[in-house]
Amino acid sequence: MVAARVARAARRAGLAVAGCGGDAESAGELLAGRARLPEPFTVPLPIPEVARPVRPGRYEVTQRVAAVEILPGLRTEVWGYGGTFPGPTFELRRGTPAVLRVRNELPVPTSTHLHGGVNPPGSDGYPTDLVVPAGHAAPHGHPGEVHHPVVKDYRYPVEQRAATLWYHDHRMDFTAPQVWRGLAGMVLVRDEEEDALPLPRGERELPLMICDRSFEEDGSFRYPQAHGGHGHSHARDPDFMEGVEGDVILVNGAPWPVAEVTATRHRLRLVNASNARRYRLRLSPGGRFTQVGSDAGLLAAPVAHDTITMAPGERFDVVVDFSAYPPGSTVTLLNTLAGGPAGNVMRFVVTRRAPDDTAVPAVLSRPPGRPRPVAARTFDFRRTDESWTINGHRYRPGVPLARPRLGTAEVWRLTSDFHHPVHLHLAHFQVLARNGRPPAATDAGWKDTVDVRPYEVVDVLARFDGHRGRYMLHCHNLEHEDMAMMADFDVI
Ligand SMILES: [Cu+2]
Repeated sequence: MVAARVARAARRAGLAVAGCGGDAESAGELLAGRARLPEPFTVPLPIPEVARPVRPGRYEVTQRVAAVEILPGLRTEVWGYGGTFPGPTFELRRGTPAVLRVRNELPVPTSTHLHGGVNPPGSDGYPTDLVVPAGHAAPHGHPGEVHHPVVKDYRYPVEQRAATLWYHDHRMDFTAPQVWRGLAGMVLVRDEEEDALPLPRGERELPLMICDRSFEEDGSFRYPQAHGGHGHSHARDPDFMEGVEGDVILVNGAPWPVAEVTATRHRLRLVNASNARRYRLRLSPGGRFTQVGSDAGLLAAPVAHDTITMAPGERFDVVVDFSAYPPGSTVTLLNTLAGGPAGNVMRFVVTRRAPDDTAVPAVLSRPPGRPRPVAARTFDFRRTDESWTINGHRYRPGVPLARPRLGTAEVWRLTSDFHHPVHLHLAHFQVLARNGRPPAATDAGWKDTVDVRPYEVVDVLARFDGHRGRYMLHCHNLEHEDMAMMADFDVI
């Protein structure tokens, strides 16, 4: 297993660079599965269906239970948007508002968050703004909880730049188990600035939603029962306080898939949709990722990476030039943060040479510049007793920790005791510094999620644009999020 050996070697190198021993890069606890697993790189890469509007600007999707084949020969019950996992991909255009009607036919309430979206607060997917299925009684009694019976219309102005976004469940206390069961999908915002670029498109643009899961022997998802495995329990399993990592890596819902590509440039829209797992992506037998976009849109100029470290919630929009490999060869996407099966992600088989009129121009876009900050605040992400807290507080819905003014920018200092991928709703930000030093190459551009590592001090410059109202910041390790590592901020 050359790939595994490379992965182990790279993992050791990565740990050495980090200057820490043991599992310093591991952000969760491994939950070993019990199912018989396929050989890696045997299942074809699926591409999620692109959602079609029921009429211009209007989409409808039903959250429902479905049985799908994820592991060959076994059936897995998923809770999916449209009954699929991932859900359909929504392709939206800047300047064309969209209404998404979500119908909930699941046995549990839901709240759908468009991650990276600049949307009004009533359509942001606040954790207690719930779509409640028919026949579901008994409110939980969280302060300010809102119940929409069966359907809710989410209104997306789509005034933001072209970007790789994703949508997922955000229900109070149960985000982690409900996303684990399948409630996630991708959104691609497009605009004229992107249209004008000669980037790969069509079949040469691949949305790749990466996440890890574990399976029971019968093919059903395995998840710690005490973490809300049935969607009804608030009890937590202290063994999984750090977060749940699966032992099967899925791309677009398929285990370690394989995709055929021509020996041309391809654009890969990478999303880390895992509950807790971080990845360090590397191409084997070598090769480079040319990053063209970050969480919130196109970069001003491309950035080349040998490896990309992705925390949960982050996106990387990259171009890989497969003409660098001989036709007939294979290119494996590795995760060098893990040994064993989780050290593989997927494989590309380079089929043949083909004409390629694409390019990655030296200038990609004109993103907004850095505004001058008007305030500075600190948010400390830390374990306090048996909870994950921000500034010492468990989440208190309706009690904002900050009240930034619309149209201003602030420097937010994020400090931590562990791996906490910090996500801001509404506000996009730039990373200014890590531990007082320049940010990582992978921190480039406007972002909405940042990988904050143990005992790091990360300074970000956040813009509060678009809408007034109640939003939130939280850890995007979904088990941490459910264990109260969230806070409100009000844009005033
Ligand atoms: Cu966290």
